[in-house]
Amino acid sequence: MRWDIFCQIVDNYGDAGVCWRLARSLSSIHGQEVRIFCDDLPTLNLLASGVDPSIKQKIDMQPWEASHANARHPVQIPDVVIEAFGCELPERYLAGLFIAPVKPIIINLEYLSAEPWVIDFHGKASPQSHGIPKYFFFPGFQDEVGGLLLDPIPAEGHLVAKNIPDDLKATWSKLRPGAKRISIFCYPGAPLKKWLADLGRLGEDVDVLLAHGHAEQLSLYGENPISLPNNLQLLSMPFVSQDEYDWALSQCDINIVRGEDSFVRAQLAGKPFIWHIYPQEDRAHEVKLAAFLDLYLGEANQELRLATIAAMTWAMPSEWFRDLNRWNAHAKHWRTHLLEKQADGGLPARLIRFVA
Ligand code: TRH
Repeated sequence: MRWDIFCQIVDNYGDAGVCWRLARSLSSIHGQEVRIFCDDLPTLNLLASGVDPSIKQKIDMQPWEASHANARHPVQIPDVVIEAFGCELPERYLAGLFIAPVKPIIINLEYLSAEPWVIDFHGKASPQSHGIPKYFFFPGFQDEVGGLLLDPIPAEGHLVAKNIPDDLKATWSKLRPGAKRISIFCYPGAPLKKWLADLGRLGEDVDVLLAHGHAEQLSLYGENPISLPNNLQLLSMPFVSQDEYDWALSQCDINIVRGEDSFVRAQLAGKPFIWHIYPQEDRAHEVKLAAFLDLYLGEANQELRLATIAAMTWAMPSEWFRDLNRWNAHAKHWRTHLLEKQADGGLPARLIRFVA
């Protein structure tokens, strides 16, 4: 089938991250013909830059305006149109669909949530006055919803350790043997300074890998730089491609992640992680986090439950760090469980089946 994916970058990288991962899976694993229209092509290209050129070449990446039909360039009608995260389709594109003899199906690809209500809403039609069929598609963890984006499935940490991506070689050369590794990619509101100071007091050697821009967030190079004990080493990573970032997650002992794409990748890395969920004004994110933790900790004992909930809600490391080994075993188990639950191919495969 032919797919048009519309990606509007509201903020940050998640919209592009999800659209790119979906596009590559549809194309490289499922042999679909995929076009992406994006309002920020440089960001999309940056995320996609690490991928094998043979995968990238097959995906047609276009600026948003290229979707506009006109007399000389009528819209090439696809079989499926994806509105990622409910972005509105350009009117001049939609106008081209109205006059098409065979109408495509429009999918509103929703945000990922572990909340139980998504089961009732997944796959529901959203009747439109223009008559083109449109459906809500909810990614998720349960069998009854749209699944997760798994591609590419990372090998277990130790298997990929030797292939350090070029963009990370300089940072990796500074890592200390035997030191624990934590990667940090979070939103500005996180209590990072306090958190790192507490971590430092535990006396363990820890290398802290900061995602691009986080050093500035911590004012590392400003007038009042954070002062930390020598057992903590802070290292800044450059902004790397999505594949390289996935790799970095698989190489750390704990990852702090955010948004929804890095959140899923941290789980697939099979390592403990703190999900700094996207903060929403009405505090809806707290409900979402609790729903995820209900699933994630379903089989954990009480001690691990409490430690993980504490960590995920930004309790200081001194409150939960001693449970890291147990958490690590749980994270590996959760990875296996996720892969089993998504053995049908996860989101892209479920999407194709739904459309069919
Ligand atoms: O960047 P995010 O916070 O993105 C989003 C947006 O805020 C969006 O509006 C919101 O609705 C959504 O989250 C839930 O976090 P996320 O989703 O983890 O996306 C980050 C992407 O960037 C992910 O695909 C990994 C990628 N990335 C790289 O490719 N290289 C890097 O160096 C880093 C740090 C990330």
